[in-house]
Amino acid sequence: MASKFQGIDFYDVNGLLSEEERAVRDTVRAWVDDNLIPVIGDAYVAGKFPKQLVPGMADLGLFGANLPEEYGCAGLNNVAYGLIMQELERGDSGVRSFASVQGALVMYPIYSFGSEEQKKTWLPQMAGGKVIGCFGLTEPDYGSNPAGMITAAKETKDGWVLNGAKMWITNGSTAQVAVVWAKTGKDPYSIRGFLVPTDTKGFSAKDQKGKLSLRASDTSELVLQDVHVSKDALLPKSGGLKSPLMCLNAARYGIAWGAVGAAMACYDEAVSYAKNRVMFGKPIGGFQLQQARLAEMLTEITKAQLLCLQLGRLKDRGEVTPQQVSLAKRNNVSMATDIAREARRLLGANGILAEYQAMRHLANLESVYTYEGTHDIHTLILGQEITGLSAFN
Ligand code: TGC
Ligand code: FAD
Repeated sequence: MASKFQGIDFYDVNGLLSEEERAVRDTVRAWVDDNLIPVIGDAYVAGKFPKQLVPGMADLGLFGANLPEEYGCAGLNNVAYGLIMQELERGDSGVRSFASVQGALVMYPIYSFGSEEQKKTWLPQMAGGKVIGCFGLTEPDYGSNPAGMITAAKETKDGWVLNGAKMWITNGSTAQVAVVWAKTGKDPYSIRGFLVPTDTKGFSAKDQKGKLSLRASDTSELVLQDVHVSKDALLPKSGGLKSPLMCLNAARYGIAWGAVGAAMACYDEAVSYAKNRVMFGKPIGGFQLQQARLAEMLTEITKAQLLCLQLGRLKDRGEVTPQQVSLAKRNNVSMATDIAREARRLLGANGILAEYQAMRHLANLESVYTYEGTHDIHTLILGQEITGLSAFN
């Protein structure tokens, strides 16, 4: 069924897409309209991830969609993958987060750092949504600075013993497998990735309560107390902080696209409201102040769309740099947050209701602004790229 959403495409970005990319976007767009948008308001208010959506997402091949078909994945290019993230986040950042973590933060490291056996064991099941994963990098005292992590992995005769705690872990309580980053020595070069089945003795996950943002997503604290895993839990090709940071590049790329989707949803809602809400005898869209809001939104969305497309083309050519990804994540999430705020304001009192989308997107985007490298951290990454000088510490 065709989507009710007409899309926002002021510069004919559509014309720059291949037929396959357009088909992927349109399929996910219609699925989001029919399946996600009708349930998300209630799920958000209830503070529950709408897990009934997982089989449908798997059937469409949305998990790890840019990984190869030989492992049960869709084998799409990175632009098509980005368009999937855009459409999912047009629905809700929490649902895009679910797909990002599954694909970019769990399937990607298994694909990049795993043995052939690990890839064959885990990837098809994860692509099919039969196994859910989570990614444990952040710790209570080490958020922006993961190099300082204290979670430790000690080698034993037959495997490894892990001890430590991870904080703010998306899908933490629902996952069957956790990618846990731990130090095998003292310095950041000793960081390795481990595939830890979440039913292993000593592993526990507790949901973070009281979230006012990303409510339709599970976020948990992981505790690892003398967790014994076998030798084949180690991702053999992982080594150093560089490995988890490579995963972050993959996820940040998807977030840059996803934020455009959230902004498009807010703009679409604001335009429709502006045309229909009558005050002082005419639609509020006829007042210059509201037109200025809408003009600003359209301009920023158009710029972000072009940014994403070129970023995707660079990634497909294997030429993208982490700093280019940082620029897009930083710009697009900030842009989307501003648009969600302005859309909410344009909607007046209705703008605070879950029945409309703007407030939910705004609240969600505050998390997106913070995770995967805060806005500030991406500023410093760009500052370092420009000057050659690190301002992190
Ligand atoms: P630094 O010394 O700069 O780098 C260590 C090594 O890594 C290399 N590197 C990268 N490699 C690939 N991609 C990147 N983006 C990279 N950045 C650095 C670097 O070349 C070096 O390599 P080598 O060979 O010399 O070892 O590391 P640092 O400790 O100074 O840290 C740099 C900093 C602050 C930028 C980094 O720590 C950082 O990005 N911090 C932010 C942490 C973060 O983003 N956490 C996200 C956690 S996961 C999450 O939020 C999931 S939300 C999911 C959802 O629901 O969608
Ligand atoms: P801090 O690092 O304590 O930062 C606090 C403030 O200080 C920020 O404003 C920051 O920008 C600023 N700051 C920090 N360092 C500097 C500096 N050098 N210069 C100037 N300012 C600085 N992590 C995972 O590993 N896996 C997940 O699945 C995951 N999911 C998440 C889901 C949600 C909903 C949220 C909110 C977070 C999630 N995270 C996850 C954690 C996320 O990556 C961290 O919250 C983020 O990296 C920031 O760390 P922090 O919260 O400890 O903030």
